[in-house]
Amino acid sequence: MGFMPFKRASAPVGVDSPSDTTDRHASDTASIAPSKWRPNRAIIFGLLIAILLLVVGCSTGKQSTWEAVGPVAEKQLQLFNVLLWVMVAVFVGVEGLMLYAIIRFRKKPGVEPSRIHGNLPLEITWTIIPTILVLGLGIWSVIALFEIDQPPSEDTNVIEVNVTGHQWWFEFEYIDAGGGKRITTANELRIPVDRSIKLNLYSDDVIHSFWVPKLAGKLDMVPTHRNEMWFKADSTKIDTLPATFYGQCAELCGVSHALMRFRVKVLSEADYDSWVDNYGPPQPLTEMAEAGQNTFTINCSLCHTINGPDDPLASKSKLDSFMAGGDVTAVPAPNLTDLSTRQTIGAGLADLNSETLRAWINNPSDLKEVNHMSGRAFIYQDGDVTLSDEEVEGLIAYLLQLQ
Ligand code: HEC
Ligand SMILES: [Cu+2]
Repeated sequence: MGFMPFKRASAPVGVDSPSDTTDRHASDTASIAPSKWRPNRAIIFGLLIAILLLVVGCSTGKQSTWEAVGPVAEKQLQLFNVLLWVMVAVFVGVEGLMLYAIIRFRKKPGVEPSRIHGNLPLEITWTIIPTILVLGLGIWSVIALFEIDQPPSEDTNVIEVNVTGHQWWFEFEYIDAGGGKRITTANELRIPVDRSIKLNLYSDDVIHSFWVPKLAGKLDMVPTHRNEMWFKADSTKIDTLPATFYGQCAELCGVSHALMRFRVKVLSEADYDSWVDNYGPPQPLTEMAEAGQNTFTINCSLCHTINGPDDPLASKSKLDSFMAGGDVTAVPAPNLTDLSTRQTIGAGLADLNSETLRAWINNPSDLKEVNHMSGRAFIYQDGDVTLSDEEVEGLIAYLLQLQ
């Protein structure tokens, strides 16, 4: 009774409503009268067109999963396409048969339906087909999972990078970027084209997720646990080098989660090598930059490294003081050694140039309302920056010489 509140609304509780006793055939005919269906059909048709347009609109873009530029993303796209179309075929087949049965054998006045008990060939068919489908797709998916898990074993020239998620930026540490050189950088991962890149994913605080849609599917970055993935940018799929691929954190990780972006910059082997060679303290500095260097040492070096890869012990102590909280403390911060070679600041939020740097130093919150620089650096204790314009200009000159 309780299942039909609308029918019963006007009838007193416990009294059967008249609809239960009316002639069922009469009410059936009324409900399939064509005039009642037209507006619904128009709405559904309109919605379908709208969804179609929306989906078509998604097909190109900086973070489109429909455009795969490497073996890992390709495999994932292939899995998706095959699964999708097999499921569409199953859906259309099953729903089609069902609709056929519903319409063809619907109740008609005066017709008594025949009673059927079992049909062996039919039952065998609809057991075997799904079994083959599920097993086939299942085994193929598991094989694909192994393929996209590690770089192919015959690949001997793999670059290994530790990637750490921080609130709200990404840290990239090359264990050996080339010639045994260790490199730490942030928010922009530079890779040579056609080389396999193995990524070890970590997090220093909460769970983040690493995702560059055109290169590989997303994978969580979990504190105290290492997740591994790999990708390769395929030169045959890229028109011009250097090419930039856009990524972002794909796991809600706090207030500025949506502002936690990164880029993968694919370079020719020669450009990559020269970036690796040039990575290090800038020499020589202009006079203005020299003044900026002093300002930096006093105000910024508590958190930022500028003269090479981060020292693991120093990073550990920054992380400890981040975890301990408090107002004026060191916290993990992007390594700025190669800052001027990057395209953006603020984890992919703004192009890197003297204006955006000025705005960032004067008040990081203008660009990223919640961030751990304006939250913890002592130069922002009274809201505004306590540096003079001259000091800020020196800093900018210095930062733009960091390579
Ligand atoms: C208390 C630690 C701390 C201090 C001190 C500090 N920063 Fe930062 N800085 C951070 C953190 C954390 C970020 C990352 C913010 C984000 O993107 O969410 C950052 C980001 C930056 C960035 C952007 C880097 C990028 O790749 O996106 C620049 C540039 C920068 N800081 C410059 C400075 C300068 C110049 C000073 C000194 C005037 C300074 N910082 C002082 C913690 C600090
Ligand atoms: Cu995140």
